[in-house]
Amino acid sequence: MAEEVRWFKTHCARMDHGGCSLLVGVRDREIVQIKGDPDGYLNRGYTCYKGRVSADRLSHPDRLRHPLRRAGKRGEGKWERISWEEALDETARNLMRIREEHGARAVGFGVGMPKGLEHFVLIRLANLFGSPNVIASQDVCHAPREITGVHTCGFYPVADLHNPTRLVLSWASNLLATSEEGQIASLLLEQVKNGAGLIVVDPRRTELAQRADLWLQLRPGTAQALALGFLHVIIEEGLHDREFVEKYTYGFEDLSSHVKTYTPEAVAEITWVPADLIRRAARLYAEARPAALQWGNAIEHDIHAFDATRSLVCLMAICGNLEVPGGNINAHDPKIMGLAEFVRADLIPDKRSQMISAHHGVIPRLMTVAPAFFRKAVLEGTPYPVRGYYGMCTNPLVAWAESPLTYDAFNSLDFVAVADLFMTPTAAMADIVLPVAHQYEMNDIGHYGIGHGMILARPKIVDPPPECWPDMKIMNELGKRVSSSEYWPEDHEAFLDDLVRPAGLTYAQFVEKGCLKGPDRFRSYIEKGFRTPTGKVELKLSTAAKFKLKPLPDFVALPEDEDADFPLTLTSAKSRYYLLSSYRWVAKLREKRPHPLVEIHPETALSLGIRDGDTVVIETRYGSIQQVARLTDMVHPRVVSAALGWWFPEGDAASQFDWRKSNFNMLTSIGKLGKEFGTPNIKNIPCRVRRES
Ligand SMILES: Nc1nc2c(c(=O)[nH]1)N[C@H]1C(S)=C(S)[C@@H](COP(=O)(O)OP(=O)(O)OC[C@H]3O[C@@H](n4cnc5c(=O)[nH]c(N)nc54)[C@H](O)[C@@H]3O)O[C@H]1N2
Ligand SMILES: Nc1nc2c(c(=O)[nH]1)N[C@H]1C(S)=C(S)[C@@H](COP(=O)(O)OP(=O)(O)OC[C@H]3O[C@@H](n4cnc5c(=O)[nH]c(N)nc54)[C@H](O)[C@@H]3O)O[C@H]1N2
Ligand code: SF4
Ligand SMILES: [Mo]
Repeated sequence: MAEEVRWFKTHCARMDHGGCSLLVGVRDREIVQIKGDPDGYLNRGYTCYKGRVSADRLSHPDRLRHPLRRAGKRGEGKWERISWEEALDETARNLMRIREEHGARAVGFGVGMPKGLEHFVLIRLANLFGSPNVIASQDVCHAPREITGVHTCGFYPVADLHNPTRLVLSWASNLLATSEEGQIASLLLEQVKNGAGLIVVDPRRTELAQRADLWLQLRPGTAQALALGFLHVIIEEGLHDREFVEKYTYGFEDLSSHVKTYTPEAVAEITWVPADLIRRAARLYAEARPAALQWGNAIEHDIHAFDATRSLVCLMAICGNLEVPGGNINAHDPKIMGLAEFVRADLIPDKRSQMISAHHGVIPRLMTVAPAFFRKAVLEGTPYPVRGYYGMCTNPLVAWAESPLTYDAFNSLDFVAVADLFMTPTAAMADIVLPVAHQYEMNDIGHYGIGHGMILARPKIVDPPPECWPDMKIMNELGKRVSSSEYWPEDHEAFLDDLVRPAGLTYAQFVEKGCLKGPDRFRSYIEKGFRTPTGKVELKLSTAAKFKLKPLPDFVALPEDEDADFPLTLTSAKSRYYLLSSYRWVAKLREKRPHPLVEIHPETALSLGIRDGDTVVIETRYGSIQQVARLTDMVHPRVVSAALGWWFPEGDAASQFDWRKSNFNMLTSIGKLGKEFGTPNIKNIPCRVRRES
């Protein structure tokens, strides 16, 4: 007789930034159902489709189940099965050989979107190995918001969707599809249900835009111009919070005169948003106190990311929305082990000056290496040669701008090891491939170290396949081989206990609680000021000259020049069914989105002879790919929005699963980079589209 279903609590992970509290039903050691936990701190019972089918990641017949060693030439798709001893010894031997020949910094340690605690164990591994080079997608993901926030107001201002707000200004954020940053879609919907106003700034008429009081259909790549237009209206009309501005900001006079030229009329020309709509939106935002500015990823996707994020922090500040409930807050961590201690930053004191990025003069506090700089080091030896790579939780061949360069870089490295749960285009370029245990199969902690003011327990629910190891265990064993073993615990799960010990808990006790939240602290600036050099919000940066930064946010130009040969603007948004390049092999997700879809306005399509469902070629100056046309008036006639992250797991490893065919990053280039973060233009690119003949 079949066993009864037993229910366990955990938190969703590795499908987006995660955070929904889940009830997981298990029968005969298999997960049979997943539903939302009504007690969940972030989600109160909510889940999305991909969360509910997330256990299907574990059961695919082609999942990696054994360590593999490359058998043929690199990238030829030929493998032999090896033992864990062999895999770890061989990886260690190669990394140490490179360290001997070229120095520790010649090995890059790669991560992708932070998925769990292994992210920080990897930084620790790099530090203990002696390499300052952790390669991450921070150039296009969160560093611009976090670090600009810290430079401007001393912290990373996140929208407070837990306390009642009067208005949400959703700016380049698509929470209903992405639930990013622990800002679960349901939190936003709840605010709207309770009467909060909603303004959406997005080039696409998203589901959220359809619910908004005002929708500003922005021309892609002009966010900072629009924000400067808001500042103009608010300051000209005296709608700013005078008391706050006077007591707690630095450089208001300069900002005021600086934004004089950004009249709604001037800004309308740049942004395509009608001047009246700019006025109305700016007034609504300024008058609704508190208002939460939910800023999204798209403002970090071109070379002007610094200006865009700076202008938005200035907007929050002059309207008095910083550090107030229902505004944009400093999410304080609970009492847990600090990041520097966890990653043993003390062991690599000269990291900042030694890392590849130092050569490129990036903004202080950016402690990972942008993929563009990593590849320059590999391919050109600038500023010094890099010859080895250990990567996990990432798929650079598809995720990084200018994919062909990534291919060349991986091809030219002396040694590459990749840990993943599936053979990806990047794993197919490795010398050693390591199979991982995944969510539900290992004990983990979520949201550590990423400024959300909480950590979430993700206890193990079922056993992994016998030879699939958690990344943390892999690195713990590798760490013992490549660095002094005293820094590595006997059992990797000690990391989990170490982390929560300052809270007076063991990991098991933390799991009972499920969530640890930091203290709510609002308006602490009244007593302590802001943690900037002037002690105030720096509308004008006092450190600008010292750090070679722009003192005031500006709109200088579109990210790429207009180009008559490429008359449309290419943008993108994340898919609600996939996590960037991941999980195309999960059948229940793939059937929802079997093909990469490019959104084209019906009028534009008509003029180009394109029908819904046609295969089309999308071209930029840098490359061309194929996707399937989806005709929709949710995009502007002059804008097309293509799908991200595509490769075809059903294809052949010897051709890296057709990674060139539909992959957005074949269309992008690292020719131009933002100075502060090394950000390339991965959106807002001139393009053209035609029917595939
Ligand atoms: N053009 C363009 N490029 C972009 C973006 C864009 O919007 N446009 N977005 C950028 C952003 S914001 C980000 S964060 C990056 C994301 O870039 P990545 O993080 O590199 O991409 P993902 O697809 O999230 O994850 C990559 C791999 O992690 C594996 N994985 C999942 N869970 C685990 C695990 O537990 N262990 C291990 N070892 N592997 C695991 C998946 O199978 C997948 O192969 O891409 C960036 N690239
Ligand atoms: N389902 C799903 N969820 C995810 C992810 C995923 O891949 N899939 N990825 C995770 C990751 S790594 C991240 S960083 C977050 C990102 O989550 P979000 O911040 O929501 O980011 P995006 O979906 O990239 O873009 C958000 C919106 O910006 C709009 N946009 C495009 N170009 C521009 C522009 O030039 N200006 C403005 N103002 N808006 C523009 C797009 O139309 C889109 O609706 O999501 C996380 N959650
Ligand atoms: S919204 Fe994110 S965290 Fe919640 S169920 Fe979906 S994938 Fe999981
Ligand atoms: Mo991201």
